[in-house]
This record gives sequence, C-alpha cells and structure tokens, in this order.
Amino acid sequence: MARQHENHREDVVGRANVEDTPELLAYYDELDQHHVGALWTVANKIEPWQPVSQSVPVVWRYQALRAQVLRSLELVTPEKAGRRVIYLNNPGRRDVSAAVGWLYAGLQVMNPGEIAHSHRHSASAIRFIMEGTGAYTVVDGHKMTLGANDFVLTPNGTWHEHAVAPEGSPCIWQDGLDIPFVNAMEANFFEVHPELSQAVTYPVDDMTKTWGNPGLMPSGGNWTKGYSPMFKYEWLRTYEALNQYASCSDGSPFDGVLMEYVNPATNGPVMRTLGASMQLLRPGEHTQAHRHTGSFLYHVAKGQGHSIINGKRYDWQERDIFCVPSWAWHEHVNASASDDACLFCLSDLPVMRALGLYREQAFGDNGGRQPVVG
Ligand code: GTQ
Repeated sequence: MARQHENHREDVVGRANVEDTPELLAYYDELDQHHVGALWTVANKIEPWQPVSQSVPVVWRYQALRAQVLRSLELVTPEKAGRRVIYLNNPGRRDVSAAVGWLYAGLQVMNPGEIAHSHRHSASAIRFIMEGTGAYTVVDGHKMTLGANDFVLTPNGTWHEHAVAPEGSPCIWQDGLDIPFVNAMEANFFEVHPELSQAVTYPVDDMTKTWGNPGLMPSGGNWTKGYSPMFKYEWLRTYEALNQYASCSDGSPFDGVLMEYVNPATNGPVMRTLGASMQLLRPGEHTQAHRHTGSFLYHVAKGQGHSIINGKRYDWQERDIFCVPSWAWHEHVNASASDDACLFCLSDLPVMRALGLYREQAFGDNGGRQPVVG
C-alpha cells in the first residue's frame, strides 16, 4: 500500500517538503519491502520542533475511584492477582499502560492480614500511603511501617513485598513505577521470591533511623548503591521541613515551597530513574506558569485547589492524582485562604537530567498566567 506522508510536509527551510508523485509512492513501496524507508517521509514527525507528548492531562478523582478500588477486595485475592492494583490508564498511553509519559501508577488495596508475594524486578517503584493503618513493606530484609503520606522506595533489583498487619485496617496506597520506561528500554526482568516471602533481618525502620536525620550522616556509613539507603521518608518530618523552609523563603515563583526527596548519601535523586518531591502551596498561593521536559504525576497529599495545564483548569482535592505531561504549561493554585496545600510529585526528572534532556521555560506573558480556555 502506498504510504501517505503528505500531512507531515512543512514548507520551511531545512524541513522535509516532498510532494507525493506516483513514481515516489511506488518507490516507497519498494523500499518498504527491503525494510527501509525514505527519511523525508517521516522526518518532520520523528523530529518535532519541540516535545510532542502523547499523554493527556487527567485528574483521577479519589472520590470516584475509592469505591472501585475497594470493590477489588471482594473480586480477587492478592495470591491470584499477584498484586491487587487498579492502574491509572492515560487515554493517550493505553498501549504502554502508563499514567503519563513513561511512568506507571496504580492504587493498591490490601485487607488486614493479607500479604503479597515477595518479588523483584528491573523496574523501580515507590509507594505513597493514602489511607489505613498497619501497612508495611519489606525491602531486602528491612521492614518499614507505613502511615498516611509516608513514602517508601522499592528500588530496582530489591526483593520487596507489601502487607497489612492483622490488627490494621484496609489500606490503600499509590504505587509509582518506571515500568513503561524499562519496557521501552527492553530491559525488564521479573522474579518471584523462591520462598514467596522474605525474612526480616534488620530492626524495624532501621534505614530511616540510620539515614533520615537531617544534617547528620552515620559515621562510617558507606553506601554505594545507585539508590537511596533511606527506604522510607516519613510525612511528619517532610511536612516539618517544608514549614521550616517556608518560614524563611519565598520558594520558587513556579513551584512554591518545593523540596526534593534525596538520597542522603549523595544528595542526588532517590533512585536513578524516578524522582520525588513534596511542594507546599501557601494559603491563596497562585504560582506562575512554566513548562519543562519530563513527566509528572501529582498526588494531593493535603488541601485543595486547581492547576491550569495547557490553558485548561483542573480542580483537585485531597487524594486526587493528576498528571502534567512533558513540556505542558502548568501553574498551581491553592484554593484555601487559610490552609496550605501539599502536592507529592513523582517524575522521571533523574532520567531527563542524567541524559542531558532537561529543559525549562517560563511563560513570560501576562505575569506568568495562562489564558484559561476551559
Ligand atoms: O509492588 O512492585 O502497582 O511490580 C505494579 C507492578 C506494583 C510492585 C504495581 C509492581 C508493583
């Protein structure tokens, strides 16, 4: 079949602008049989002037999702499902099961006394606790107890399993992984633990007690792995840090008071492929719009407000999740005049930065406010 490329033509010096002729169309067909193609038929498409995201902005509203997630408790067991998760399926990224860009995310739910089989994979993961008591995660023999807004890492290659203690309550948390990215790299391996469950071989919460003390490193603590030794970042300490910083700084005009979770041994990102941050928007704060490369998945940890993404308004409240695709203009607004709002954010910034792909741009016009069309 003759290939249509006319719609990729651009009448601009340096861009492909070849009109179809019967002879060329026949030529393209012949090339195709040799598993080759003429670059000028695809050049303008595969080298856009600027990033073209397939992802669309979405708000996943917890109010609507929560009942659906709880329903899965009655429908499948973790034994049969592997993990009982309802994943976020961006309408533009269904082919790779991504929430945005190359990031996967899902809501996992567990009843007290349930335990998911221990496994490991090439994908790296984070977990952000939404509700319930008694949740814990075991990573390479380290057990982390987890409460709301705590954030735990399960870096690539580590054995990990999730469970809820028998005396706890049903727990829901957000998983975030680089599965689509690792699959795009064609580098994903998966293994189930030979004993299905791993032994806890360290004191509970030891990694946070060892590495999570601001300004202090354990003497002789040497950690050379490519991910943070502090597997759990607690909400109370995070919130306190944000308030400390907010008390003496205006923060960023684009992000408010934003702090990145770091690997305390390097001050670099928590994992090689996934970054995370928590940002505080003061009462009434309305940030200026900007855009940058990288995919961003926001989780409303506290408060309510809205974001304007590519000129459209998206309202959010506590526990909602929303995404900002790569190179999309965005600004955030805290709707409350009296309370702060906190946004947890998972991103692929470490990849963008490490590979030299990070770029940002301020929305210069109109005092940094986008015209809102919807
Ligand atoms: O717990 O490692 O939501 O491997 C999807 C795939 C969670 C996990 C998910 C996973 C995990």
